[in-house]
Amino acid sequence: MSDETLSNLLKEDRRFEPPADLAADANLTEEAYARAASDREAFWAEQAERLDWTQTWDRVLDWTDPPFAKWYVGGRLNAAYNCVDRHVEAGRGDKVAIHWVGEPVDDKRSITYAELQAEVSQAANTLTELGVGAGDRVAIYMPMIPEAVVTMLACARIGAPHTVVFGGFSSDALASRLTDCQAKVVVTADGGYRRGAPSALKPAVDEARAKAADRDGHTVEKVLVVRRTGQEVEWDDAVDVWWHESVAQAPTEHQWEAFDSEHPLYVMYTSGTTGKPKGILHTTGGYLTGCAYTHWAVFDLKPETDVYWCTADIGWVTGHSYIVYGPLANGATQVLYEGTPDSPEKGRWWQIIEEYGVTIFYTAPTAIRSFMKQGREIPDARDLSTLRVLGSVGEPINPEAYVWYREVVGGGRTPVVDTWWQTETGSIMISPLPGVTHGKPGSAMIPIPGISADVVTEEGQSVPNGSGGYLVLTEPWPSMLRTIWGDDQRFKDTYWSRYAQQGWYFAGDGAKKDDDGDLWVLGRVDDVMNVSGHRLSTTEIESALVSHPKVAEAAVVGAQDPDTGQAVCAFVILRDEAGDGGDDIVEELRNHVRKEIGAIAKPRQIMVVPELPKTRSGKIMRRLLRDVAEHREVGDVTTLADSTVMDLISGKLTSGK
Ligand code: 6R9
Repeated sequence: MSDETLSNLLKEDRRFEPPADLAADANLTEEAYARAASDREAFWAEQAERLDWTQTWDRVLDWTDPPFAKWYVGGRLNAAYNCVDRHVEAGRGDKVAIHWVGEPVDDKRSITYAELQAEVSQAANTLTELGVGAGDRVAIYMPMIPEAVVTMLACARIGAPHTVVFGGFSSDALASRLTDCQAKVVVTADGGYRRGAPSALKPAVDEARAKAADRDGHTVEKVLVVRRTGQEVEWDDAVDVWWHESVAQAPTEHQWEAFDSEHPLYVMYTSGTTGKPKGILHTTGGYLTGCAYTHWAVFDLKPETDVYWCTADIGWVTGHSYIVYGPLANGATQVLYEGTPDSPEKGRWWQIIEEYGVTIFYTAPTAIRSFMKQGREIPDARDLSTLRVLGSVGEPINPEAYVWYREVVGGGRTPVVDTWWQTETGSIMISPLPGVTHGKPGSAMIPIPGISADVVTEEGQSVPNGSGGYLVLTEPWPSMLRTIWGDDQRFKDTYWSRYAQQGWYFAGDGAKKDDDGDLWVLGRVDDVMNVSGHRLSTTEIESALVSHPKVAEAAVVGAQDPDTGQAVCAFVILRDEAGDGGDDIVEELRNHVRKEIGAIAKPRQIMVVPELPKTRSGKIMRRLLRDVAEHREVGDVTTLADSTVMDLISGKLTSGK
């Protein structure tokens, strides 16, 4: 973000008080901040009591071997029991857990907690039958259908960590995740619906399985397949198993067992600063406590009356924490939608809110900006008056989008909670509380009770109000990542080495404190981009480009984009033998990236250039490329090994070749 944008942002002075009725009946009130600060462990013990444990912990936190934390030491519980069975046992079996809405209109299904219990039990029985035991990894590559949630919970029920791979990722991306966590079974579907048309998933699983076997000798033993679209699929009887012939026929009773609080719950891969994605490990007791507490506190959830909807895909952490684990642990009723916001019509989301009387809505700034562009007539055509709390996540929300969200979607009544957190933090860290905090468009405000954060200089000094620096979390928290799967060293290096002396967690984000001490998260300070709220690594896309036979070298930057926050811009040098690459080279390379990583990584723009700007030590100066991509005057070039390179690049671009 440029300094100018930043100072404009900080001039934002609109303020919105919490609605009186919400404040009067708020789940969490002002006193919680002081209470949590005076005895953090007592506060977190109180939050863990939201869950049912078969054995209580002996110790809230063991931080004797930092950065390896243990929370609720000695405690035992089952995450799926907490998300499903206990609500049935408490007499709420007939309550709807999930209003599932398929993309094809009228393809919908409401599932009660009792039905969910039966289905999760069936899936747990089938997974066991397929040879999955506690500790085995199960990969999930599915569209947004109830079976995806059922599978995650079935894994949790039998203690098999799941790793959900976003259905939009390529077979290559899937293969590398399968081998990294050595997945024994993959659960998938024949396909899913995307913008009115069935898209295939099973072929990518077949390819990924073959690639995993070729490259790493890793064998995926079984593939469990949901029939969603009915499209033709290749079938291997030795490996493939239909869901409707196994799970749907399995017994609806399953005896769960309790696992240690630190038993691995799941691995979620996320982009890092190198090409290799990091498998973020979350464990059971602390993670579930963090999700349940924050979902209750930040959205002011009233499980008896609220209808909650989070539009994330379960392939991202937001779907894990705020579709599956948080809302279900809290016994909420929620909407789960399969498709895209504009299918079959632009107002589909608003129609769904109206139809189900959604009261709490959680989405991403990139979606809000695209609705702003379409105009307010579309949401205005629907009755959205049931909404009472709106949430935002994934990237900084610009004040205009915040105000539009509040006014147009929320009818000017609803607080907007801008929630900052990460795959690694597991649950929300910084956010307003809707009944306590006044809204300030663009600011995530302050850490929620129980969480300690600061903005610090390179040297670790807390910055004064009005200044910027690096965002750190200064105390451990229950839903923190425990390590990077199979790579403790990378875990330490990435998050804990920069402020090793202080023992702080380095988030990789820049932030600023305003004059009131409220926080404004500005975005990544490393080589990670944020495109439509999705994290992408520049290095990963660069490696994909360089894997194309015509490309000699590539540099990728995230350039500001009015719709997607950032957009992928690539600069490539072609190999000599490729000549000028031909007219279609740019399209060919964009498609190549899509094939290697997935459609979200497809560059908005690729510029073929004769050279890349490098320092004397050979580091690509992405800062300068960002200047070009964002049409700015190119900045200081004095550290370049060859200062004429930028002229070459700029000249090439203006000549249009
Ligand atoms: C939950 C999620 C994490 C990165 C994070 C930051 C950005 C997320 C934000 C935000 C500003 C917010 N981010 N929420 N930036 N304001 N409210 O998105 O996890 O996919 O791991 O991304 O997203 O840069 O570091 P993840």
